[in-house]
Amino acid sequence: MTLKSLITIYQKRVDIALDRCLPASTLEPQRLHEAMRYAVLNGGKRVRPLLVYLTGQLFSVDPVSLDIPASAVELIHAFSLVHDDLPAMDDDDLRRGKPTNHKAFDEATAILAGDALQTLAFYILTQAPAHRLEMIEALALATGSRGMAGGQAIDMVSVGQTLNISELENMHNHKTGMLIRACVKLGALASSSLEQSVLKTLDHYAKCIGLAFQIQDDILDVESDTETLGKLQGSDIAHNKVTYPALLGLDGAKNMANELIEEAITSLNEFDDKADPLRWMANYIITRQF
Ligand code: GRG
Repeated sequence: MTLKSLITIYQKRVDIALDRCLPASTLEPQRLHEAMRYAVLNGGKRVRPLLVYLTGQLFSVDPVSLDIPASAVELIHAFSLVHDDLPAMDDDDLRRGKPTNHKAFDEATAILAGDALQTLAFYILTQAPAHRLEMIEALALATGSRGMAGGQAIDMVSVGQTLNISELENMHNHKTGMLIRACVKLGALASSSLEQSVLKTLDHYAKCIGLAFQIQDDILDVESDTETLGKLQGSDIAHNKVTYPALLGLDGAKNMANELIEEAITSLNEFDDKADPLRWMANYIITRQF
């Protein structure tokens, strides 16, 4: 197996699971359900579900048991993208190569679609086959004011300010990192027997790749183009955001991302070749082109 084939298998798998858990667009209120489906079933790399599946695979968990947590993390991610693009936040027009939710529908529908995707994530987790309360707890903490929403709040007050590297890191650890850590935790929680020390090791891996993911996102915003990214290139500068390339220079940002990935891979040393997909995934995080 290569990472490429695993990505294809699990992307298809989670797309089927997501399609099943989303309300049909023929169901009332149709416009809201259409907007929810538009937000989720529109491409996307599915990095977060992949982390759930690959972590579960490390513990030989049946992928059937991972479909719910994998879908839940993608629903939260899709919700965050819809709200992030709103006029009150980043006011973006393009996402995954298509008009953003509020452009394709309208602002009120996009707000409701985001809200409903969030609650759907927690609703489906109540049906998870194992450790459902722990999963709900982990995802709620990662999404709320001490996680993603908190990171977004820091981001909003930081626009136009000068942040130092540790302040920038703190913002991204909340805004992007906590959800990535929750993905790895949910994948591990799907296993029947789990030691706290193993959870701690995996959390360190996830923290490193989460930050590297954001640094690569900042680098691509400088180096890539709108068509490849599926969103407006250069939007960080346009939005007056503090970024890693702005603070460290492009080479400095790339070095930092590389070091984090090395640290992530080293932290997996206690595992055998069953952890190889997680090692490959770490490299993918900083070699991805969009
Ligand atoms: C109100 C609880 C609450 C949350 C909303 C808007 C918001 C708060 C948070 C924003 C979080 C956010 C959008 C972080 C950016 C993370 C990021 C780098 C997104 C891009 O992820 P990819 O590259 O995108 O995985 P695809 O399209 O491939 O899924």
